Amino acid sequence: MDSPIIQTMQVIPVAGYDSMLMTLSGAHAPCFTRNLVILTDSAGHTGIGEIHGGDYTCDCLNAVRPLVEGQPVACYRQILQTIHRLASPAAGDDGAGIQTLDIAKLKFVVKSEWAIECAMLDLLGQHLGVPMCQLLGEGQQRTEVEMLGYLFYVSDKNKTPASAMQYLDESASTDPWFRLRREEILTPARVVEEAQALREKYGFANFKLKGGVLDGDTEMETCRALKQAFPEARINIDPNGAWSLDEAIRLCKNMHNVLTYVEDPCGPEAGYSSREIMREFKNATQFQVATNMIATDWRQFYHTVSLNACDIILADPHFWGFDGAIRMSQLLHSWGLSWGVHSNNHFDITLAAFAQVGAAAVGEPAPLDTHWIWQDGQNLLKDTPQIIGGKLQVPAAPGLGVTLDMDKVMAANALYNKLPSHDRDDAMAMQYLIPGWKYDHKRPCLVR
Ligand code: GKR
Ligand code: MG
Repeated sequence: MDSPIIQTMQVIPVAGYDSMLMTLSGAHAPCFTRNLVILTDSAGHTGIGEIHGGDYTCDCLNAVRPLVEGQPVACYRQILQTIHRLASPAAGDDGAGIQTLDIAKLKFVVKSEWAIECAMLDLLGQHLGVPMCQLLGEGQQRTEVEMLGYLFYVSDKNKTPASAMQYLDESASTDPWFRLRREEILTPARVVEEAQALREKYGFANFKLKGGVLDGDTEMETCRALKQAFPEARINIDPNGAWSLDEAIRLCKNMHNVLTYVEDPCGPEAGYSSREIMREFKNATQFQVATNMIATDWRQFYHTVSLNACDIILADPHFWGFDGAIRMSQLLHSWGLSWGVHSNNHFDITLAAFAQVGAAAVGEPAPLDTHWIWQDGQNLLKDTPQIIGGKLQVPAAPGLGVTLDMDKVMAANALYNKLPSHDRDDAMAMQYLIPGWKYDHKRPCLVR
């Protein structure tokens, strides 16, 4: 066989800095974590993948190393199949997924092996001399991928004690976006400033506002202010299911001139599943609906489609795999539905992966999510793909098309090793804003 053999698989957990971003689940902590997979093969190539952080995902990756090392790169599908066949149900996973944005369950929706898939496709692409997107679905569809400007409300980090919560201070940066992203942004006018800074730096034409933070009327006022400032932009709001059906209908029904679509407006209620409730929202408002919460695997997707509950499926490759995300784009395209990508905080390896799936997705993808703009400057690659004019440039080099900067990886690993906990906990910083704060999937985080 001509295929190179995978010689080593390294799993390196890493951490980076974040802003005090607000969502339904609370406030982002000063640091986020990720896991990197680094494969080397007998041809002298290095393949890389990035996935969500935390000990659970790290342990899952380390457990399958013997199934990966020593195998031919060309048999990557067989390697993944073996991993799936030998997997046993995770303790604590009740299968509920993230319908109520319970952050503790995100680790079960994310599948660690997709970081291995990414690294193996990187190696295979290098062996064959083609970019990864040529190996996916129907091959490369585009050379740049439309991204959206992912807007968040941000709380004042100075309301947390520096001894416990060391958020990054970028007040001395010469970059206006880098300065602004670490400041408090809690009003419609400040969110418009945020969008302006992002438009200037990355050229985004479209924006998504993370809702589920303030009361729904203020969040709608923010959307109206954004539309006024950017009349051509597609504006979308994502409260992660925080609103009741009645409230979602009341808030959205007169917003057709402002919002292009709504992402996960409501969740389960009164004995009805979120898929049933979202269908009723669509009936009542005629809005297109996107989701990364109610269709996170093929079984959930079946019920979502059967009910015609959503129009845009955000097929995060960390949930669905690379092959799976592209299979999803093919299905959606043939049914007249739309494909997009969801994100959590990530480094630029995931950004490069988004470039490859975005390049291979068929049809006209919805602009892709990325949190990377909140991390830009802490890159782990020597050649981070750029977002220019709102479009992520797809690397032309073989495989993932990028090169790791090992010094930066090891510095990010050192930061990880200093953290008291490796799991995401959005309640911790909230306690300083609202003493005794507890997560409630039906109440925006600052409404208590
Ligand atoms: O990372 O805080 C966050 C996001 O709010 C994330 O938890 C969501 O899953 O971005 C995501 C979304 O679109 O729902
Ligand atoms: Mg979402």
